[in-house]
Amino acid sequence: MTQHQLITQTLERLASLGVREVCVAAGARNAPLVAALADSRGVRLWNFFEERSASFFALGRILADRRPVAVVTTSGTAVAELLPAAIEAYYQALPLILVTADRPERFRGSGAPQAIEQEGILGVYARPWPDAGSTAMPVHLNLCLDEPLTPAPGIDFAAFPPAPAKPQVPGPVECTPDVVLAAGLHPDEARQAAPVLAALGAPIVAEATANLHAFRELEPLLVHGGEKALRRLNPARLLRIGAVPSWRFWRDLENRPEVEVTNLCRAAFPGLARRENVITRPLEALACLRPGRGGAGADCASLTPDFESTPLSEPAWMRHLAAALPPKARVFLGNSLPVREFNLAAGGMPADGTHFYANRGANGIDGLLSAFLGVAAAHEESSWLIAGDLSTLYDLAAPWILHQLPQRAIRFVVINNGGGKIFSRVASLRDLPEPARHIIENRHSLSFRPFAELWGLDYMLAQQPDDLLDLPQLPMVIEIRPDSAQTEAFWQGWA
Ligand SMILES: Cc1ncc(C[n+]2csc(CCOP(=O)(O)OP(=O)(O)O)c2C)c(N)n1
Repeated sequence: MTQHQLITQTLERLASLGVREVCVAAGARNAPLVAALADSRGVRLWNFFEERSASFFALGRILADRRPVAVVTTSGTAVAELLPAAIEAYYQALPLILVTADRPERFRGSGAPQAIEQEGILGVYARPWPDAGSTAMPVHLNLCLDEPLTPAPGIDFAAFPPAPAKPQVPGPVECTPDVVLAAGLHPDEARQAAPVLAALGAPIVAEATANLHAFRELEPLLVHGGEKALRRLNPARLLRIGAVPSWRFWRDLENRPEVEVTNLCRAAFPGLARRENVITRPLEALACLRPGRGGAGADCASLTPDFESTPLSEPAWMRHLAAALPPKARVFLGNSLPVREFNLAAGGMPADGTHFYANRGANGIDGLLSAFLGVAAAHEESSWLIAGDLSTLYDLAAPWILHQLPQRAIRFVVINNGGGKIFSRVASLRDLPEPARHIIENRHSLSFRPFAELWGLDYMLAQQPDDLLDLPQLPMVIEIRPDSAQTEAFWQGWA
C-alpha cells in the first residue's frame, strides 16, 4: 500500500466511525496526514501546538456532543502526552480516537531521533485500531510513515456515514432501592432516566453533573444537603446511576458489604473494589427497572446549610456562582472540592437549561481547562469552568484554542484558596505535622492576573457576590479568594 493509500484509508475509517472533528497537533511526521485533513471536506479541524490540551479538548467535545472525536499527533513523546486523556476517556467509556504518526518499524529500538516505542504505548487505555470493536472506548491507531513525507489528497467525510449503533438489549434488573445516587449523566441520558426514576419513586441524591435538576417530575424526589442528608437516609439498598459519585459516603461503602449496590453505568466499572452485594449493568438497563414502592418524601430528608453567616466562605461562593449562572449556561466543575461544594451549595436552586459536566473518570486535576473548552466550543450561550487553583495551574496552555472558538462568553472561575485545600478536609491528613501539610497542600500566594494577561483575557478578582453579575461578553478569568476563616466556620457549623 502506498503512503497516500494508507492515509486515505485512515481518513475513510475515521469518517465511517462518525468522526467529524479532529484535533491536530502537527509535526513533520504527521504532516502528510494533516495536509490530507486540511484538504478534506465535512470535517472540522482544531489546531493545537501541544497534545495534552488537544486530547483533553477532544474529550470535552465528546462529553458535549456524544460523537467520536479524533486526535492526530506526530511521533515521539508527543504520543505519550495522550495518556492522561486516554485514561479519563477509558473510565468514562468515551470514543476518543487517537491517531499517532510513527517512524517505520525498522526504527524501533534504534534510539534514532523521535523514534520511541509507540505501538501499544497507551496500554489497556486504548484498544489497537483494527480490533477496536466498540467505539465507546478510546482506540489507538499508530501509523508508520516513511520519507518522503508527501501530502495526500483529502476526502469528503460526509460520503462515509457511520454504521448505526447496535441497540443493547440488557436483561431485567431486580432492584428496589431505598435511595438512588446519580452523577455524571449526559443531559440526553438524564432525559431518558427521568421518567424511569419518577416511576421508581425512591429519593434521589444527585450531583449537579447528573443533570436531573431540570425535570419537574423529579422535584419531590430530589434530596438536597449532600453527604449529610445521605448519611441520615442510611440506605440499605442503593441504585447508583451514571458516574462514580464523589461523596465520601460512596468510598465508605467499601467497608459496608451489607449495603446492596446496583450500578447502572456507561463504563462497566463497579466503582467499588468489594465484590459482595454489588452488581453492575449497562446504563441502558434503566429501561428494565420496575416501578418501585413510592417515595419516602425527599422533602423531609433534605437539609439546607446556612450560607448567610459565612457569605464569603468557599461553599457560599459556590452558592453565589450557582445563583449568577445565566440560563442555558454550560458549567464544567473542576476537581473534587469544587465538585462537592457546588453539589452542596446548588441543591434546590433553579437551573434554567443549565448543563453540568466534569471529568470524574479518573479524578485527575490535569486537562480540566482544555476539557471545559471542548464542552464550550459549540455552545452559543455562556460557559463556566469552576476549578481550584492547582488544577488551573496544571493546564495553563489551554486557552491557546480560544481564538478558534466562535463564542466569547467563556468564564474561567478559579477558586484560589492558595493550594490543594481538599487535603485539609481529609481527616487522616489533618493531624499531620505542619511541614508535611505544607508540602501536601502545595501552599502558594500566586495571583491569576498574569495568566489572564498572557492569553489576553479579561480578569476580575471577585470580592462580593454582586461582582458575578452583568459580566462582559468576553472570555475572562474570574479569581475568587474565599475567606479561609469563614470556610472553616462553615464546615464546623455543617459537621
Ligand atoms: C493529575 C493529578 N495529580 C494529582 C492529583 C491529586 N490531587 C487531587 S486534588 C489535588 C489538589 C487540587 O488543588 P486545587 O486545584 O487547588 O483545588 P482545591 O483542593 O484547593 O479545591 C491534587 C494534587 C490528581 N487528582 N490528579
